[in-house]
Amino acid sequence: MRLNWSDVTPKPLWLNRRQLIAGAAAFAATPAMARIEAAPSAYSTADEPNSLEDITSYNNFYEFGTGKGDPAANAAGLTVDPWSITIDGLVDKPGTYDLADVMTGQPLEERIYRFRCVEAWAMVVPWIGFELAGLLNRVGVQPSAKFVAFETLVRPEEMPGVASPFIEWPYREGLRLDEAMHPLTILATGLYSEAMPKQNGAPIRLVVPWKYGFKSIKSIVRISLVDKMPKTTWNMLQPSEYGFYSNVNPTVDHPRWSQASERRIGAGLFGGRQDTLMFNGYEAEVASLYAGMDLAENY
Ligand SMILES: Nc1nc2c(c(=O)[nH]1)N[C@H]1C(S)=C(S)[C@@H](COP(=O)(O)O)O[C@H]1N2
Ligand SMILES: [Mo]
Repeated sequence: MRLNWSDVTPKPLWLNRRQLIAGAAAFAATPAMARIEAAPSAYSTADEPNSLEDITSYNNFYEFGTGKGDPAANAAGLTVDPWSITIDGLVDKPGTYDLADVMTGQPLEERIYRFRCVEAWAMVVPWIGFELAGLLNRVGVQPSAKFVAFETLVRPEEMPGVASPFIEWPYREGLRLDEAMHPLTILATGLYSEAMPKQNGAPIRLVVPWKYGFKSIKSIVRISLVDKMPKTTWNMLQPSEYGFYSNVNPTVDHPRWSQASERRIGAGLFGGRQDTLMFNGYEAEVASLYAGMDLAENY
């Protein structure tokens, strides 16, 4: 089944960073392309973003190998066009949708988010994306849905890392429905002025800035609305170390290392270590989601 948005418009463009900074409300590129409304987001942090070089050369994307340089070295051959996403489970309009249809009508914004890996390194990334809630509302979430499950592409001929049985592919992640609907949760399709670099999860990946990096699943091909907490890759591998929630929390250590501080990539040998903030600095926005929950228990 194909998606039939009532207000079909041409394929949205990647935002142009310079035009954003100039404060342009809308712009046109080629005649075949759309005119889109765009603005930098109020949700952005004022922190200085990492360089494009940092963001695209120090990655975790195990489908391309487990080394931090492997995704940059091995992801170039990933075919990202055409791309479709299956949206299924407890939704009114299940289907397999072209990426262009998924994006149509979703307001793209540039959002500069802090990004914190469970391994205690961190970056600040100027993502371009749209709220996941916008897409979920479009397909109609049924009242019985409680969680959202995500899966990454598995394409062995383009992903050398999936030959390793260490992970039970596909890479999968999940959010509680209220986390998925939170305005900070975005589907990102680019960063800086570029379409999403392949090593960062082209053509579309999740970004959940108050959670450890592994929740932000890359190269998504399936989004399922479900009524039970879904299985997630790192929890399946090592449940004592990686919980379902995985909120950034300096007071709850990983069993093998402290989570109280982090090293900012690119900040230099001596300047880079800083205290980690509760919910990665987004406490005011998201703490209410966990009211009454023991976060040491629900790590
Ligand atoms: N499909 C998939 N998504 C993934 C991963 C992965 O190995 N495979 N690694 C995760 C981890 S551990 C982190 S820290 C972030 C890294 O995102 P970045 O490379 O864009 O900084 O991606 C997350 N998403
Ligand atoms: Mo990570």
